[in-house]
Amino acid sequence: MLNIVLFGPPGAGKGTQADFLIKNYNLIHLSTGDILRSEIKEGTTLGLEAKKLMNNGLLVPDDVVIGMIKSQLEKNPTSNGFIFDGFPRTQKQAKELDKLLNKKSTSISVMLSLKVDDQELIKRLLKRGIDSGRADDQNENIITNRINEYNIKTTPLKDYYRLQNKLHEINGIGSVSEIANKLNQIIDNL
Ligand code: B4P
Repeated sequence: MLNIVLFGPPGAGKGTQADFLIKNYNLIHLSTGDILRSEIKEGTTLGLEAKKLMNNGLLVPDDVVIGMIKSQLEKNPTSNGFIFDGFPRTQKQAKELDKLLNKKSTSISVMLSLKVDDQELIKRLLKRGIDSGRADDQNENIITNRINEYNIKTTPLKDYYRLQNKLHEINGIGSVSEIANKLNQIIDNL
């Protein structure tokens, strides 16, 4: 199985690149952000709770997102592999993901980490806020909170995967297809 952690700050291009990777490698795309947004749209209890946190740029509790990933893994027992997009975002999430994959006799193959500076991230997200109306992309203070949450709680995960020789860092500035080519090369050389 090919199991990819697609990593990077908010606006780095994770969702954008995941679209290419799922097609090229026939993988199941698991985006915790997308799942949470669909819960919000459906007005579920989970969605109502998540909405308050997401609209302030804060992470949703670990147990909530771990539960979501667990049920998605159970729903797809025969997949070629998974792209984890926006998950894990904390040490606890990373450790629980390892346990869940271990139960399926598999593991993370690679972490692809997209590197983009804060100024470019803010520019991209504000633009998406205008184009899509996404609530957490509308306001620079919320975007800054998301970047801060990433720097404090999520960045340490690079060391978690570096220690396992699974981390690959990629410059996330450039055309979408240039970046997609770089990701494909890394995966093809695994
Ligand atoms: P996510 O949905 O994961 O959103 P994101 O970090 O903003 O990244 P996304 O993948 O959507 O954007 P992309 O970089 O592709 O998270 C949203 C919130 O959900 C979090 O803040 C948190 O509250 C919650 N959450 C999600 N997962 C969680 C977890 N595991 N634990 C706790 N809480 C969780 O693209 C951004 C923009 O850049 C797009 O408009 C795109 O067109 C543009 N772009 C992409 N590539 C580009 C390029 N090369 N050049 C120019 N523009 C580019």
